[in-house]
Amino acid sequence: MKLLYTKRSPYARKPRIIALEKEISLELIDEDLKNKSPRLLDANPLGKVPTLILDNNKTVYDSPVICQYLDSLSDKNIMIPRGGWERIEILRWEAFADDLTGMAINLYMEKIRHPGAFNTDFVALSEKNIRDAYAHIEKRLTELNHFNLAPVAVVSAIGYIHFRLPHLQVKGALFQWFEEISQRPSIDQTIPVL
Ligand SMILES: N[C@@H](CCC(=O)N[C@@H](CS)C(=O)NCC(=O)O)C(=O)O
Repeated sequence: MKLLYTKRSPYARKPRIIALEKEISLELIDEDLKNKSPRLLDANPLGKVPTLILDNNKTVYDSPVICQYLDSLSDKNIMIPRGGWERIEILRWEAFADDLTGMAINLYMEKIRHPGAFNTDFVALSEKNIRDAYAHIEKRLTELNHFNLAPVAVVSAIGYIHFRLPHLQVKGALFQWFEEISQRPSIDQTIPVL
């Protein structure tokens, strides 16, 4: 299987971590998103990463679907409970973390597209929303104690924010939690880099 990705993508980081945890071998193909390859555009008409290409050439996207697909391949280190409310809770954490990621990407893009002249109301509201999301996570850290897709998605979101928006670094109990989970080899090996 080939995973089309970039080393900095927070969405691609989730399936990379899951593959490492489940010991699923993935061929990682680094994409240039400013000059998308025919392979990426053929596999995913929107040209987004992550996109997974199976050995039979079927394709899987986007990141939540790839995570579910990879987890379904074996019962080793189950990352998403197979059913019931537990499953919904984990997928809801992922949705929350992915939306937090989206907010951070939009904020970062606003700042780099309009350096010195960005929309200050938008920036202030986005930063408030991100800090409110941190408070929400910090109050529920016990829900992230068990290693599964929920902490994977939250770590990917926070890791991206630290990478692109370092002034929004987490603090206090959330910082402690983030530091501890970052020691895990699958998290350490997937830290975003340019
Ligand atoms: N909902 C998608 C979002 C994927 C996404 O937006 N990826 C970004 C990189 S982090 C991308 O491919 N951007 C290139 C583009 O939009 O042209 C997922 O979860 O996989």
